[in-house]
Amino acid sequence: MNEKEIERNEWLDSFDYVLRQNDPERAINLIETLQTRAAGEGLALSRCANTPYINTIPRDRQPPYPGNRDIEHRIKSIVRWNAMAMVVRANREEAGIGGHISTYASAATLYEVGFNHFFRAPGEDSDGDHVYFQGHASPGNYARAFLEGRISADELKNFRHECHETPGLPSYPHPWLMPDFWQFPTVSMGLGPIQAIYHARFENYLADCGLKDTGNQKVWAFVGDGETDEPETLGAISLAGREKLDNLIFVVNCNLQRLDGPVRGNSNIVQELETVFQGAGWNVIKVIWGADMDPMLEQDSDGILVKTLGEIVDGEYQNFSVRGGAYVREHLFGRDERLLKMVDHLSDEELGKLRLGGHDPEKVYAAYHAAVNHSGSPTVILTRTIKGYGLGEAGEGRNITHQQKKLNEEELREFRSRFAVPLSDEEIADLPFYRPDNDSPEMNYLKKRRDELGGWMPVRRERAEPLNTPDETFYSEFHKGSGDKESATTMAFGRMLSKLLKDDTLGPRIVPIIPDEARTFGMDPLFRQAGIYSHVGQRYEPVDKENLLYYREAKDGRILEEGITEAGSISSFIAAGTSYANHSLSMVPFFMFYSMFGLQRVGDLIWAAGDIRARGFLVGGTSGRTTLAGEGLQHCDGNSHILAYPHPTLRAYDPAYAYEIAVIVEDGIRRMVHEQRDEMVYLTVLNETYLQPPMPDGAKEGILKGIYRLHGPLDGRKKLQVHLFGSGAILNEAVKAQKLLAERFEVAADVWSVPSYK
Ligand SMILES: Cc1ncc(C[n+]2csc(CCOP(=O)(O)OP(=O)(O)O)c2C)c(N)n1
Ligand SMILES: [Mg+2]
Repeated sequence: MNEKEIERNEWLDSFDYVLRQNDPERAINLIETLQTRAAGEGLALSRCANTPYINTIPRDRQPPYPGNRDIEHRIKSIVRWNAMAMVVRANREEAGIGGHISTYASAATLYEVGFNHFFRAPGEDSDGDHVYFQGHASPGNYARAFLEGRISADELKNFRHECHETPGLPSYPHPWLMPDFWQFPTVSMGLGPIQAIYHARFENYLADCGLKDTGNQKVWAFVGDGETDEPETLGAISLAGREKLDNLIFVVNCNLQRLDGPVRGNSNIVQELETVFQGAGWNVIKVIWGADMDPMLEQDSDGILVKTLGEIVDGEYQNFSVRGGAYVREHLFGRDERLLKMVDHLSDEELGKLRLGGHDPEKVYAAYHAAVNHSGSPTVILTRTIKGYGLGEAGEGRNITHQQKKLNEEELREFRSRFAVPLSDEEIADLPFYRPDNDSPEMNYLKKRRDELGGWMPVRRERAEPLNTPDETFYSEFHKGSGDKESATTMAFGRMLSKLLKDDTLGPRIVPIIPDEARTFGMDPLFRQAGIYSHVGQRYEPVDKENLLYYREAKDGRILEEGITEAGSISSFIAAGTSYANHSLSMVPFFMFYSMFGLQRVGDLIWAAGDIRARGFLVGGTSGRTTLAGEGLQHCDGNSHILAYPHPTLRAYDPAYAYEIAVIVEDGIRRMVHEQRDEMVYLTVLNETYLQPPMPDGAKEGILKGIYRLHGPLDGRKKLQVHLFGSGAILNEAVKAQKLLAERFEVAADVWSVPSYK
């Protein structure tokens, strides 16, 4: 040994000694102390946040597997078969009907371990866990629900044929089409993950505001590795880290492929995501290798295997999944004599079947177990799988895999044999769905596991009690008009919100959500009145403490001041707006934003809000092309209502007067929380000040329907007569035009206010 080696060994011996005292904290502390010292001396330490390309949880720290592996494997194989049969049948009957086989094939173990051991269903006194399933893996959910007896064979047969005589199943999770089943319409990629984050935060909000004990509930989000390209997927992960959302678990299925090809052919998606999540303060658990790799890793005393595994790019890993054992021997282990020796005892066939972590239930269980027991930060599980696992030549790990929907008889036979599905060669030609007898060990096991976890999942239910809402007198101050004082509808709306927050019944259910625009909308008085929600309260004295309207953060603060993120704010809106279904509690979110940055900027999330049956108010501020034009295009909203009109569950209003707003808000709240209709209201408010007129008699019905006569003609005897329509910012101009037409052009005009052309 040379001097350097002796020195290194001495250090390692000391470190091992500390570790052997069974005190990992001390060992960690030593390393951190050394790092601090080195940094103080100006040494350029590596800032890499990566750990080696191996499992985070080594074999000797895996908990024992609590289930019956054998029966679970049989159940999973049957679910795999039925999921595949459903899609292949549908495409046999009608080419081009579509559907997905390969995503569920790669995720089956990830789901089944969850169903058998982790996902808790809603029960009498709990609303259970909330699981955001990957939308296009839905065939797996349907196939499992078929075994559970919740979905019939006829429904499976009519997959993607909602209009057949026996209505079939929708392609993707959809709470309108399957209102007792799907909770989260996840298929627009990226929107599931961001909603899951804000949902997890909303659970803390409910608890901190004293509305509900959510302590025990978890939010799980299953995410594709390709899906992490969407800005929404990763865009809010720092919020989850900052808020220490340990009720949140992401499972990223790293099958290394998206639709067209590899996610990161030239680099490594697991390692990339590890640094990103680590940097955002998440607990990262990598589940890369299955048990087959453990013996090799345990022999790897000089680290050559770990080093080699870390150098291979994903495009090459994809080859290892496809090209068989001889290729793996040559191109992976063949890189070094020492590696070759490690796999001497394995045949090519065995080497070709080295299982990845995401297909190994024990490894997946260990990760989930660690995640649900972790506290202090959210957890992300990055797990390697093979896309199209089990499809063999028909498309396992290939670039065409995502689109694969057809298998020939030979391929079906192989699939059947590989997963030992008890169907004969003759039977499989017709692609039957298979369900074991009700009293079979498989069915008993399946039921027992789910009974212990509270019942079937996914399941959507609506248990919120209807609430009484304030009557007309509550709003009468707005019906009266502003007398000789000019004011803007934004001010009236702010006043209404403030009043609603103080209402005994409804007040605690109002959730104001603002992306850094409260002052612009003159809503800063709400800071003091309602407080800005912060799980940790206010750990500093605000600079403006001596002001009446200081920036007040509080643990029971009611305002979600989200910062500059419309995507985050609408995700909070969705969490609050679906609380009636997910948390048995009606809430009324009011999301206030610049109208230019709403339907246009986060339109797809607003579609998701409709699809998920959210309730609440979207309030577009400073709308209308005539106001604040000097500030540029961000206030030149001439189109948001056009974007709002196609949304089926969004009632859109462009009111001009305070009383119109009062009527719309009163009616909207009643419909949402008393009549329990799953609808939203889009409302624009203006910041131009003018005299707010009193409400004309009998106008209420017209306001809600969208049109009423504001002023009759000034002089009905004129020969030429026109009707002037106006809404929002233009309405007062129509009133002026009426006079002008009468005085200068001999035209008798009446004026109609049209708060909604919809
Ligand atoms: C916003 C959006 N863009 C495109 C698609 C179409 N699409 C469906 S699945 C898919 C590939 C998904 O890849 P990945 O996230 O890796 O999931 P995997 O199927 O591999 O598990 C694409 C592009 C979509 N559903 N949503
Ligand atoms: Mg993928």
